[in-house]
Amino acid sequence: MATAAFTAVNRGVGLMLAATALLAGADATETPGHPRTDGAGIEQVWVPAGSFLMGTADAAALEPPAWARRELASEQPAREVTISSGFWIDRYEVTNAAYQAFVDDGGYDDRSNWSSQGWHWLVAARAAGIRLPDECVEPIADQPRACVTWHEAAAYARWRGGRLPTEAEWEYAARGPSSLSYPWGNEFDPARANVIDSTGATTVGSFPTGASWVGALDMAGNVMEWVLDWLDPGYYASGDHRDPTGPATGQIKVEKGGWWGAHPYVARSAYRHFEDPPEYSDHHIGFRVVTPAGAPPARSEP
Ligand SMILES: [Ca+2]
Repeated sequence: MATAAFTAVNRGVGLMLAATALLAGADATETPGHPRTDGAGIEQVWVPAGSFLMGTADAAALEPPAWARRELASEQPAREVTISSGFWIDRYEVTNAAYQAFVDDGGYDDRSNWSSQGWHWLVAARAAGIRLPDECVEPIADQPRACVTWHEAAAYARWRGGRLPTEAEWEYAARGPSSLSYPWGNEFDPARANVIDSTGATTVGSFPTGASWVGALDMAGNVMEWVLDWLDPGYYASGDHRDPTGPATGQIKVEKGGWWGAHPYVARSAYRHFEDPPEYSDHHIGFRVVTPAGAPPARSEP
């Protein structure tokens, strides 16, 4: 009896400890910016569920450069958007070293990492004599991977066990619940981002004072970033307010955050750059990955 009672008490304590550990883990994970390293060795930060004002409310106060003016209407109307589940986002843009690990692991040539449309693009491009993966600039290890199409970015994200962020997830990770204009505040500051007076990308994380509320870096500038969504310039007037994923189909993919050598206007987190189809790549467009909480999608999912 004594032994059984002891065992029962012990089990009870053990369950309590387990429950406490679970709670402590949950608490830590719910903290904005709580870090982890994923299975590929990439640092990510936690973005808790929440709401923010997506888009631009006071467009009249902005002074877009002529070449970006046509895109402003697509940021309107500003609307309250809810992200109903927390998620992990890469602290940094995907680097050349990280991308090379994907290639070296065979992930690039593994059909299961690609969408049907992406694999079709890859096969056709190689048949046309295009050498892929391409390196249109010197691939310095700790600089962001550029020269990457949306299809390639999506395949890399699948290999990582994640996906590209939706535009809403990306913008929320950059602006936070207070919907800042820039990751660090509402005024542009050239010391916090690689945006102006620049001739190229820098080592990721070179502007620590430009961190967003969750500690994500270079969300303004350095390379611009592919997001999951197709473009519909009128989407904000009609799209979902809860976990929006963009229109179901399209021709152009949205890019966020501006780039080195650009303009403070395009480094605003609400800015939507759109002109490029998913087969396009150049030297100032890169990406980062999100991993939903819970079970990540298996690499074999369609
Ligand atoms: Ca960036």
